[in-house]
Amino acid sequence: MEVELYERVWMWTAAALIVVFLAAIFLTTGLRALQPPSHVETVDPTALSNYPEFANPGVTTRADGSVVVSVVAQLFSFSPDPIVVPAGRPVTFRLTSADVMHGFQVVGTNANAMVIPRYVSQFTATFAKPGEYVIACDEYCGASHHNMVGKLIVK
Ligand SMILES: [Cu+2]
Repeated sequence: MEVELYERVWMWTAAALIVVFLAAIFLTTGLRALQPPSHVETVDPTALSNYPEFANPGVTTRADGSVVVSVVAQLFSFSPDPIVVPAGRPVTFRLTSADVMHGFQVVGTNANAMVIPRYVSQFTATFAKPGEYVIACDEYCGASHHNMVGKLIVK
């Protein structure tokens, strides 16, 4: 079977593109270990009191000095509020929702995650500058969504 030169060129170009795209996927997910924020850790949103960290959400300091904040978002507030964390140290946020989907955005920083019922969203951020930051829900969650704000105090 005879294949035209242009057809061969396009076939090899398409094959090369597929290889490039697959390589990009494997490099970004495998080597750099990027994962969705949920890292597929689940909780039962109707029974958060069964999970110690979400039954009493708050700030804890680990032995190595890093800080973990567990947060429960629900219509129309964040708990705890305010959240007080140290400046210049990594702070790991572990977030879940007791009802519908919310957002957790520390305004003016890169700290931002979706808070999805049934899942634990986790990210780590370091706040270099002490001060008070607004935490805003940036996923529309209901009639009083615009009032869903919290406070992060970095000392
Ligand atoms: Cu909201």
